[in-house]
Amino acid sequence: MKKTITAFLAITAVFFMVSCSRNPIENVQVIPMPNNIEMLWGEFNAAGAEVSYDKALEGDRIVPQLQEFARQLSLASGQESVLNGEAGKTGFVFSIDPELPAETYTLEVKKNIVKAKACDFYGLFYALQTVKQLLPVEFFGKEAAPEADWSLPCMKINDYPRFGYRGLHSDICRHFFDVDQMKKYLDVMAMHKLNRLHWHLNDDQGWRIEIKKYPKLTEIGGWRAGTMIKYEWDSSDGIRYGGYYTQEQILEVVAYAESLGITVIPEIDLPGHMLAALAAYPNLGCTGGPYEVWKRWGVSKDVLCPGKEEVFTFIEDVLTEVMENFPSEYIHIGGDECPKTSWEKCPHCQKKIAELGLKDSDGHTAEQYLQNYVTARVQEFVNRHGRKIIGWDEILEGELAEGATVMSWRGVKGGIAAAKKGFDVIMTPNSFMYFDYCQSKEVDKEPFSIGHHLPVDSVYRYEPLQGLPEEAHKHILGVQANVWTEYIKTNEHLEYMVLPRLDALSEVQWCEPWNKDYARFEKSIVKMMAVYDELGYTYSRGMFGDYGLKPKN
Ligand code: TNX
Repeated sequence: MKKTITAFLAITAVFFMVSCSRNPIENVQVIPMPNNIEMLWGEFNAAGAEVSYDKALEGDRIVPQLQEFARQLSLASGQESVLNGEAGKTGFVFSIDPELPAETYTLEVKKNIVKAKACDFYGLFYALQTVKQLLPVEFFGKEAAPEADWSLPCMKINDYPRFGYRGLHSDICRHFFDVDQMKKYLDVMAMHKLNRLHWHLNDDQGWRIEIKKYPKLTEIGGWRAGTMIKYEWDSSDGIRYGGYYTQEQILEVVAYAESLGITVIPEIDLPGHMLAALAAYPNLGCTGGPYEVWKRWGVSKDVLCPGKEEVFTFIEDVLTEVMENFPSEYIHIGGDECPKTSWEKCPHCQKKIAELGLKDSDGHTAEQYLQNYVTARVQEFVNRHGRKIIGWDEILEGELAEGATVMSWRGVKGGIAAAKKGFDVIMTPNSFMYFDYCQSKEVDKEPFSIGHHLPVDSVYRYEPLQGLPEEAHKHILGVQANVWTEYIKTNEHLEYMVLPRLDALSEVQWCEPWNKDYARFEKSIVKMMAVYDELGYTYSRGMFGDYGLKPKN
């Protein structure tokens, strides 16, 4: 009898301890990991839970998102989740709290209610992404899975991003990706709380945006006669390649991004990387051509001729149509890799240099100052239209007018120098943020790429403020990864290069340094990969020693 009582007491004690212990933090497998989490006791059952929102949110962008959430939850859990346009007393409730700072959200999971609050769409959208990731993987599937664990651990989250600019870049020039693929790209960005897509719209190998005033840009500049094979610089596969977006399609992508809280920043790369435009309008170059849309990679010596006034008319006309299509506060004007050899020989450019009184000085050539002149003129035009410029870090060489934002790509040095000088900076160092580089050292097992080696953990360990004095920290607007597509031809390969490095990137952008933990991240990524399987994304498993792009089954 005594034994039975002891056993009973022991079992009761264990039961009591288990039921009274807080939910373990390991149950929170969310990427990027929320910055403040307090785990509580008990669970909320999501299956069949109502989804409701404040009346004040009527007509807001969040409503279609909640509608989609309720639909998906109903389908996957096998129990109907009703959407209610008036804040409920149970279930998922989304409401406005004007006191919360921009982009911040709170999420309170109790046994019968999950309250999400933010001051506007953005915070609520981020709360929704966190909720989705807290649900089982089956939530992302296409079939009902009533047997899955639909409980959420009770907890309180108070979350906000570390950086305001959380970007990913897309090069659709070297290889073209259609509107559907761009939407899929935006979906996975939104899931990770990124908020800027940097869209590289022209390059030597193709012009990809319809410009009504200059139809030949896409008719001629949108197509190349072939593409070089692997690293054989003078080869060509002889296959005509190209494509472009109509302005209607551009607007469709911009609107889709906006519905996910993402601003699309267009880039018109100038005065270099302009060969496709020169092929269409040879008068824009120093020699007058003829030029051909490039079949090879690298940096073309043929660039826009700033000695000709008509070149500035062209730039302004193009940027006018670009600004009509993109509401973004920032317009990226490129500025990278502009060889000066054609300017050195060009009578128009030399005349301009003389007129402007430009001279070799302070370690810079007169031609470099001529590029500064182009940047300043274009900046003035963009500013006059109420927008701001971003340029690659080469725009820092020589002189740079106030108000420009520098995108640092040649390692971290350019960004540090720019921030110290008081310019705003977006960090995209190739040493940590070039997703065209190989995911692993096992190059033979990886899909053919531009080379180099950038594993997930290197991306993860990047610290954007390192090497900067405290007073310059405020100039680091954020971080972006670049996805150049010389060797990325298919949707599967594109996704493979981005995932799961995007997961690591999102923690660099979102998480406070004290909240980053690679061991925790490595565990969460296993669930994320299962989510990618459900959603039909291709990804690399290189971080687990499993290399290569495998055909989808
Ligand atoms: C440098 S980053 C470039 C691109 C190439 C890339 C390849 C930058 C501003 N320019 O044109 O595609 O390297 O990694």
